[in-house]
Amino acid sequence: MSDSEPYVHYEFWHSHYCEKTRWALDLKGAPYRPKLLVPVQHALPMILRTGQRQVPVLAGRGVRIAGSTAILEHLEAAWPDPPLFPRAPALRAEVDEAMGWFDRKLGPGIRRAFFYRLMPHTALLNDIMARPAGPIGRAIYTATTPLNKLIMRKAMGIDAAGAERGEDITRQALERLAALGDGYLVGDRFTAADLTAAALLYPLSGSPDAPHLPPDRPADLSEWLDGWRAHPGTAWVRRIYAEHRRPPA
Ligand SMILES: N[C@@H](CCC(=O)N[C@@H](CS)C(=O)NCC(=O)O)C(=O)O
Repeated sequence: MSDSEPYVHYEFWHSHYCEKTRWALDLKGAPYRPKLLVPVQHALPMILRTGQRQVPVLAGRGVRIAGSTAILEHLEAAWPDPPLFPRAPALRAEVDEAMGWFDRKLGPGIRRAFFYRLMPHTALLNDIMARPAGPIGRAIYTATTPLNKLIMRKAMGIDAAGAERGEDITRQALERLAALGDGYLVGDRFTAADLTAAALLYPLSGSPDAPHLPPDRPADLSEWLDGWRAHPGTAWVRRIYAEHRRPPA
């Protein structure tokens, strides 16, 4: 392995878990090549390559790691600066606890809430999901829309009740962050917990430093997003982005 050998980062461009690992890669200055995949069409190649279906996956430089937190832990060991995890065991335990809550509760919750609002708008949904595909992949994705939607609904638990629970969890997360004011989740510096919270909330934040959802949006979706953007918790997310999100090298 040469020092300049880039990792390959298997990702969906729009995925909030992939934004989390891209952010850590960019912050650490680790060399990587994004490999953009199209949801649903990604499943078989991913299973063949990694034995599981989900992204993000980080491969190369002697590793193949699935799961955003495992990827952050690997990057911390391989690229210690700037640190994302505190050395002091008590603070580290607090970071692990906070990350675990955002990963396991907020991540799936906000996704259910967002996709429930997005899925009725088929053209926009297809535009977001099939963005990395060439003309043939795009045509296949469009032709298989009903099947894609069915798979998404099943895989993510997207229905009215799931969306409502997702909104409740999202509100809880934003209230926790709003209460921090200018502070951080753990101690008095930026850690993996803040990175995780901000990345998982990026779709609601409207941060100019986060991935851009298409600007042409149906009125009901815009109104829904604007409602979240007025919440002081999303102001915390925008500040964390502005102060800590380094662009790719
Ligand atoms: N716990 C995982 C969650 C990853 C995850 O949910 N990935 C989604 C995209 S946001 C995915 O790959 N979905 C496609 C599938 O399940 O086939 C992590 O932290 O990386």
